[in-house]
Amino acid sequence: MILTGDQEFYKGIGAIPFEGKESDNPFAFKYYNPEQVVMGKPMRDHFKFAIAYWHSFCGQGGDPFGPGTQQFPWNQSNDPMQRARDKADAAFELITKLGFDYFCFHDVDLVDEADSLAETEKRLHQIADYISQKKKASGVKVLWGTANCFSNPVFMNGAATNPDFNVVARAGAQIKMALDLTLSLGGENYVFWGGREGYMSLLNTDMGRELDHMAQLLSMARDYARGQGFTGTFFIEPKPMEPMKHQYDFDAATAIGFLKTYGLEKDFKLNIEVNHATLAQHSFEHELAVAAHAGMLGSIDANRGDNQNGWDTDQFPVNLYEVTEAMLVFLQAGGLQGGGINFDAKIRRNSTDLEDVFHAHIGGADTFARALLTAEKILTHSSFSALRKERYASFDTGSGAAFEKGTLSLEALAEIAFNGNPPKRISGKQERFENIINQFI
Ligand code: XLS
Ligand code: NI
Ligand code: NI
Repeated sequence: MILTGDQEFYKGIGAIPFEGKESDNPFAFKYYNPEQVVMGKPMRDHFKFAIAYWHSFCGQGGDPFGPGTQQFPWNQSNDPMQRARDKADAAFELITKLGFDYFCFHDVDLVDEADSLAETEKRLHQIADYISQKKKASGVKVLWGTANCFSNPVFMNGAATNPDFNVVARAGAQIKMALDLTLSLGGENYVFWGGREGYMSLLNTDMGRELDHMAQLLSMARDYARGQGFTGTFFIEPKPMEPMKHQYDFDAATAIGFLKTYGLEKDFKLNIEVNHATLAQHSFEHELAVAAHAGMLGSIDANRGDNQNGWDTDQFPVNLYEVTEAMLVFLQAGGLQGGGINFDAKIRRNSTDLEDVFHAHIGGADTFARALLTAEKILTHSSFSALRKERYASFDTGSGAAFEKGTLSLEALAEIAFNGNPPKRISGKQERFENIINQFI
């Protein structure tokens, strides 16, 4: 069901149907068929596609060289509350026309911050009431909420890791409000992206103390939210740099180590972002595999980077080969724990028609859907799984199995090498694996 406000913003565009790959209707899905069952689950439930409030309705395309280029019709009123309601109308119109079930937000995406915390909190309550009604009317849900503790200049030295306790308190207040907001909107998860939790220079930074502080605030946030009845999952979103030179949640492995060091691993999982993975010199599928191995593959932010540029360009996914490799990890891990696929992506600065955001999301959803279908076929109709299993067959029986079980001593292990024949040369067969992906795309 399409939900518009008093005015329709995306005029001339209706509900986006699934029409299949033969369709040349630019306003139709070619591969994303929400009800189609893939490995026992409808695509809709595999993905839980979510729209990022900040990119689609707030960001106007400003960059370091010039101001925004978008002229959003929901951004016209002089009254911040009216602007916020218009923005919510646009958001629910886009989400329901795309037929998605979820959105994600930062506190300050929903309504502009006021001069005082008290006034901001009042505004947040008001807009939450308005959005709650729209949620009820449409069935749209919140995948996750978060606090923007990085844009306001007060956070220039960090939020939870700020060397000034007063700023840490300010961050705590904002996180408390964002948790309240997420709870009141029935949010299924809550995200911490450590935007300025890191350093610009180690010379002026006590890293150990800052890490302790970050863990302290995360623990307090967890305890508060659990006390308020929040049963969802907390996610850490790793990113190696930008805006800081170095960010503490550098990559999946670093974040997992941090969570385990501070005893947070039961309540927290990871939100893996494609572009953050590549910024850390990893592939998307690497980060997914690391998270999955730790039982912490929680959610995905589906924005790719640019192969020639080194920053977080937040582009919509289009790379089938890359996403297919990711979907192989995804399916083998049994999907996401609590989260979904959030399009943390923005249209380019010179994409200035209101309809462009439809093309972007249609393309992104189709890329994931086509990759999921390809990965399903690879797992069920190719030699992929058998070939992988075969590589490790020497651990399935005899001494190999004893090694895995931990019943072999180092002396016994050495004896096997001394008494046996030298190891054979066994090909890794990478090219054959690579060809399987191409064959099934
Ligand atoms: C920035 C992050 C951010 C988080 C939410 O690079 O991706 O958008 O997802 O704060
Ligand atoms: Ni993100
Ligand atoms: Ni990002």
